[in-house]
Amino acid sequence: MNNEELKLHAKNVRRNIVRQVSNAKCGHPGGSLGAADILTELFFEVMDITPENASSKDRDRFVLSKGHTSPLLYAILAEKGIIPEEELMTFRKINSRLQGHPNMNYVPGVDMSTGSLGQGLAAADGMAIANKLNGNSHRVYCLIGDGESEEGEIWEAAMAAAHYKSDNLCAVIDVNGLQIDGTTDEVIGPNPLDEKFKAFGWHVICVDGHDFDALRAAFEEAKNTKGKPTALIAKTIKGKGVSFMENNVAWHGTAPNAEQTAIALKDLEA
Ligand SMILES: Cc1ncc(C[n+]2csc(CCOP(=O)(O)OP(=O)(O)O)c2C)c(N)n1
Repeated sequence: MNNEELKLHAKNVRRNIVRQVSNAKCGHPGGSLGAADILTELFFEVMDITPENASSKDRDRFVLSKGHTSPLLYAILAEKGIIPEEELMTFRKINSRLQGHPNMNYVPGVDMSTGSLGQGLAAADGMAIANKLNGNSHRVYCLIGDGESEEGEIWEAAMAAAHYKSDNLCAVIDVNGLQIDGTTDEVIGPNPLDEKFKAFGWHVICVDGHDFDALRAAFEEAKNTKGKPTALIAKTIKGKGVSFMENNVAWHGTAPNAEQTAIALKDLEA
């Protein structure tokens, strides 16, 4: 797929993130918009997930450890044709499958229920170990927030993945520098994340999380790395694509009103 096609998918995904959060009048737009290019690259070029195999374990797996960014995952699943696009307007409604945090028991393509930060990498570790034990050559991907990396369980899981030489596991750390109510450095500074993952025995690649060529090359390098898991330290802009949301922590978990939604959708069309 060429970069223009990927950009078009990412644009649709971002518009559907804004539409879901706006319609629900709640949700997390900032960290969803920021990681949209990473997930577009993963789901449209790297992983072998399709509408036909979405409910199967016999494919590459993805764990959205930063589960509050469910509007991103749902928009990606709709863009892939795995869930109907119209269903996005049920996001966060009573009886909808598309709850505020993703539920693996209801939504095809959701491989782990997440939302309590810190847990996803441990689950991804387990999937990677199980794949090896079962002779399943599929890979496991996990998206972690840099704020989330302040959770201790992330580091237990990082230690375990290196111990088990899980080279079928690739974690992406979405480094937007912002948390729920301030910068990551103000809350509990997690940096330097590259040095920390290296010290925990991981292969580390630093990458621009909005550059499809760089992301493609990084995922390829991860695939070819043997004997250890790979961490992509991906620099991103929280709120990317919407002028008034970019790098603004106020849009971590706030829904735009009708007027703001119109501006956001116009920004994303440009
Ligand atoms: C265990 C736990 N503690 C606190 C929260 C509340 N919370 C939701 S999102 C968030 C900040 C996450 O920051 P980051 O991982 O950097 O996400 P991003 O900026 O990419 O949205 C917090 C503290 C939670 N969901 N789970």
